[in-house]
Amino acid sequence: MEKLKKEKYINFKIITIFPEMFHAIENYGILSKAIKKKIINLIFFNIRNFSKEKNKKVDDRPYGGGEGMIMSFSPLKRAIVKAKKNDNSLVIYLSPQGKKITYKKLKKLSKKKCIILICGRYQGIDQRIIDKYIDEEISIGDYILTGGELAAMVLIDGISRFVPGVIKKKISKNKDSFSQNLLDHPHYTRPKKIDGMRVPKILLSGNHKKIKKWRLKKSVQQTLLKKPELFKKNK
Ligand code: 4GY
Repeated sequence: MEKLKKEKYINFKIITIFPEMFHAIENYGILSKAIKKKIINLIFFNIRNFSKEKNKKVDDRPYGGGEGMIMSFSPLKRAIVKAKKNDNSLVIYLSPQGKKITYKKLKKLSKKKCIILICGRYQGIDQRIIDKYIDEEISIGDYILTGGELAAMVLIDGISRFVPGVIKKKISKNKDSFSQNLLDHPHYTRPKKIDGMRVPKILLSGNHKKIKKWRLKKSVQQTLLKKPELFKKNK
């Protein structure tokens, strides 16, 4: 039987001064496979290539004074305008000021065709870029990194899991514990006994109905114990 599989794909256009950092996701594991299969597409715009100043300067001192440097408006603007060309894409800026990313939001973003990710460095970017070009400001958590690249990779990884063809359907659909607002149950593999510790008997029983029930019970227990707030969350 001919399989008429029309696979979805997603383009991530990444605006950064450190495109090489993304080798971490391009060259390893499931994401690298998805990129080879062209389900996930990473396209880089090195901000330095959009600087018209000598020595490819992309930053400047803050008005009002203070420590550190700010990413200048012009090179960033040119990079964004170039990235937006031919594509109706969502422009995201990764920053601690953004709305914190959730399971639900990642899933929603996975339906987009093209996402532009702006990676800031130094003390941040000129506010006028945010005011004029950014559709959404997203945070991966309440802490400050040295740049937006790692946050962008977290986002790419988290979104990609929801793109059909990236991970096995059974894993993504049924077993994704967060889709039910539950934590995962414990896992075991061979050997049956190690350093005096045994695998729970039920998992060796072959009784799949009972195993399913046990896993659900463990999931509920783990959630109550470690993250009771998940029960109150709406998907
Ligand atoms: N947290 N969530 C985050 C971050 C680094 C200075 C602006 C975060 O998303 N991004 O900490 N980013 C900063 C570094 C410029 C981005």
